[in-house]
Amino acid sequence: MKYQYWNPELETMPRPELEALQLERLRTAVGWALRTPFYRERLPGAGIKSADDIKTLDDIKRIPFTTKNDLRDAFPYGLLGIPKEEVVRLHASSGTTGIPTTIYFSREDIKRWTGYVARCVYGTGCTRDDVFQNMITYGLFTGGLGLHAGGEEVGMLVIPSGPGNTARQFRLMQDFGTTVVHATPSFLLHVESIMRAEGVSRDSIRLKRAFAGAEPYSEDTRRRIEKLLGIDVYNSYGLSEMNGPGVAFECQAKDGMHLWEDGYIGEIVDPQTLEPLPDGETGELVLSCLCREATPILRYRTRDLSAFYTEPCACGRTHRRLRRITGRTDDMLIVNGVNVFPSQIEEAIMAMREVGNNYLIVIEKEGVLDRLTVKVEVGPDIFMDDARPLNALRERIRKTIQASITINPRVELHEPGALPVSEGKAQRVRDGRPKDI
Ligand code: DLL
Repeated sequence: MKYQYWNPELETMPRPELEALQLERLRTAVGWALRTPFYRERLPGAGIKSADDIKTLDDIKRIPFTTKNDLRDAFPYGLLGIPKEEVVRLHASSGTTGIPTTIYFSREDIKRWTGYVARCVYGTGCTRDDVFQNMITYGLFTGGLGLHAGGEEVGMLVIPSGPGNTARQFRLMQDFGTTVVHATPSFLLHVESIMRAEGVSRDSIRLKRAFAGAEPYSEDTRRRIEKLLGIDVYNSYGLSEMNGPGVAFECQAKDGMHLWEDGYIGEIVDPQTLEPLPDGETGELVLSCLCREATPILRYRTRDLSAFYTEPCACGRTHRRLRRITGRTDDMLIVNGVNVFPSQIEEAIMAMREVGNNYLIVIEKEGVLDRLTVKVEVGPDIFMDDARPLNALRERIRKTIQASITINPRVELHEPGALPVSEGKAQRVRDGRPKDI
């Protein structure tokens, strides 16, 4: 296969040069950080009073970690490092607690971010001949504007459709010959169901690729979307604290996501001890942003669980690849004392052909015990009024989940389309247990 690079020199830069560039940019980023009230208070205590105190890349370990709570405490301007007149945009996420975290961008920051997104998009094989329908949320969420700008940079025709209104989405695809879409994987699964329900024929659309991210999904879910829609699906990882999408992305080899190491420094640490882990071992991803002056963030604890690949990629890029994110340290559920990651359940069921495109995990209290119920939509060719095969299927799903998580779940089967679908990130877990005080 012939791989295409947006910026060949940077993408295939030999590691020693790449690391020298990282050191130079880390020093610049530390200088930016020292202009913010937050880091001006935090870095000197760690012996970092100026960029000159960073002499080697290893010195990054002297920088204290930054957490989501730090960002909340610094709201609204504690992490702003440039004069307000030079800020041209902000993005924000409200998270589950409702307290916002805000990221500011200068004009140069937007340009740099757009460059990384363009690199991702081009690396999947897109060119100016493509028509790109951006079906993800616009607004304060970074997914919409981030991919929009990167798509334009590559020269694609960008249709800012946003999510929802699936009937209109198909019309746009048909009218303009959309070849690429961007959405959450859960929304892509939903698109396929609607397509079937509305009788939109595959031949009437020219789709060949999708970028899917913003939430965890399994390899089986990727394959399912690829098969159902007859397209290539590329995993896209990012977070608003590191600009948004464009942090790590799959290339045409589709085997792990290249972290753009000239723009971000990635470390994998043990989430308990915070000690660094060697490449290949799974732990919490910690990221430093080297490409944003307005809100510099260093050693951010993402809570995302991943690992670096140890072998080089077939595409020839030298930037290390991250394994598919399997979940977050904070989305681990404890059910009757047993640790369960929602991704384990997804992996177990999405490999089953009879399972449809949506599921929901519900946890409730029953007396002193926790009760785990997995509600699963069945595939379109399963008859809901034929009790015997349904019972057998339910039992098979139950056993498969139990084998994976060791807990015996209750399994409910639902008709296709019966479970709620979100236009943005899917809400896969409903934990109805009273919260401990
Ligand atoms: O979700 C940015 C984004 C937009 C990424 C569009 C990809 C596509 P936040 O709302 O700040 O930003 O959420 C970031 O989402 O820490 C992960 O937990 C999760 N996440 C993002 N991409 C992936 C992925 C955007 N490909 C949080 N796989 C991150 C698994 C993902 N989880």
